[in-house]
Amino acid sequence: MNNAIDPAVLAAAQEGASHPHAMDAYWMPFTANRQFKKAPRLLAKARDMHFWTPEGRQILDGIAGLWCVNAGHARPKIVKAIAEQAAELDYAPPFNMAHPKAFELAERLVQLTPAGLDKVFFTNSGSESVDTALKMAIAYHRARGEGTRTRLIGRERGYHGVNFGGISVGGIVGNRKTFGPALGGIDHIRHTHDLARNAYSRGVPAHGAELADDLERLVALHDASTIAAVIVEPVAGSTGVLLPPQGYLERLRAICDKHGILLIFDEVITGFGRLGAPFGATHFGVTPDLMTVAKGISNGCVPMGAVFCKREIHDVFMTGPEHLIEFAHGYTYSAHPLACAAALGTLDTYAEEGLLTRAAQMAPYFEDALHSLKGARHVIDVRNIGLVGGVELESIPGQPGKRAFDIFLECWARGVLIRTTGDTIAFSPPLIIEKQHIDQLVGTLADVLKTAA
Ligand code: PXG
Repeated sequence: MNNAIDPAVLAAAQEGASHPHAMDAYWMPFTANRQFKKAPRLLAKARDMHFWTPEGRQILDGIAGLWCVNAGHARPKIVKAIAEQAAELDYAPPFNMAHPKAFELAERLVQLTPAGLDKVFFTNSGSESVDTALKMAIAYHRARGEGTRTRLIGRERGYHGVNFGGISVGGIVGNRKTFGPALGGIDHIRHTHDLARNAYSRGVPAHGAELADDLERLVALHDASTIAAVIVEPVAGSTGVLLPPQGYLERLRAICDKHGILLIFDEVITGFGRLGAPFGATHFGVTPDLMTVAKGISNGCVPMGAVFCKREIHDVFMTGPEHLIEFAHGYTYSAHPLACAAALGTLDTYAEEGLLTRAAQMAPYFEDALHSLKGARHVIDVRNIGLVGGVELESIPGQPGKRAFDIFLECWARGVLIRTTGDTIAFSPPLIIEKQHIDQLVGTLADVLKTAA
């Protein structure tokens, strides 16, 4: 492992850190800006399982960047693919034009998806994938003559990105309350989090499949003829690692089928090996009608997202005069050449190293390590599946999120990057993780918990 930091990078970053004005212009996303700028946490370099700060301090990446760097950082095939592509074809317009790698990537991707999901539409992020899928669902029903089906159903505590479609079907109040009414014609089924019955489950919890029946309540209220689609994360990540109760996804699938409602799985986190199978749909054996991905599709190296859909859905659009655009949707950077190259390098790396199933091999060790935190101070639940872990803490009364955030800062000081959401600590490491890294991740958290306020 090469620990050396380029002196120019180091000097530039240190200069930035020591000049308060140099940090003035950048309005940081989903960040406590004022707090950050008083004590910045900068990353200057990354390789495999680690980041390095500008000072050269090594940080173990416990969350694969932001749940995206599934193959680990700066992997050679991906780096090479991006560099070569930038020199060869930097950009190609995706409307009315294309480049060969877009087709190559699409063919490769649909080899990995569950049978039937064999069409793919490219975007640049999870948020764009979600909005694309929601539009596809509504347009699909209209194209087959059921234009009354426009209502979209999400789930409480769901996270589907930050665009207006995504926050409308999303169920995290902090992401919704400040932005007005957003989309109309939305409703939500109940979330499945149930500490009383399911705390400290290993893998999927036993209780709660009946919560899928909440969709029947909404069908009774709105009528199926008004409902286009239901969107859920197979495993909810951002909201605090919530696993589907045993049998829940199957039941949701059955209710959707009964009423002609499309089922959308938002696999932005669960896609590309996170659970130990290529997709959550593969892992749970439940096939949605539409599936959104991002993050791991390109190993986080170049922004990319995608929506997979069933052939029947796609084919409904392919009618009418052939010179007309069938789906009035797309982005300037859909199927960007650099993103396609990065994704192809990523798929090669996943295949060569067996990474799309590696989480299944590491899961038992990871599970045991996480559950050793049962009984640690403040811990009220431990949840795990594949290489995702959640450790829920009791909140400090009147200060939700503070305890976990302080623990995040202390782990950072000790060289470990974790993620917090509310008072849940999330782990989602690169899929190349080894046992000693798991020991360090969980061991550091265990030590920090001993003295945490
Ligand atoms: N859907 C799901 C299920 C996600 O997890 C998005 C959509 C949006 O993706 P983009 O690429 O637009 O950010 C996400 C993103 C966290 C965290 O800390 C999670 C996400 C993003 C940032 C942080 O849990 N998920």
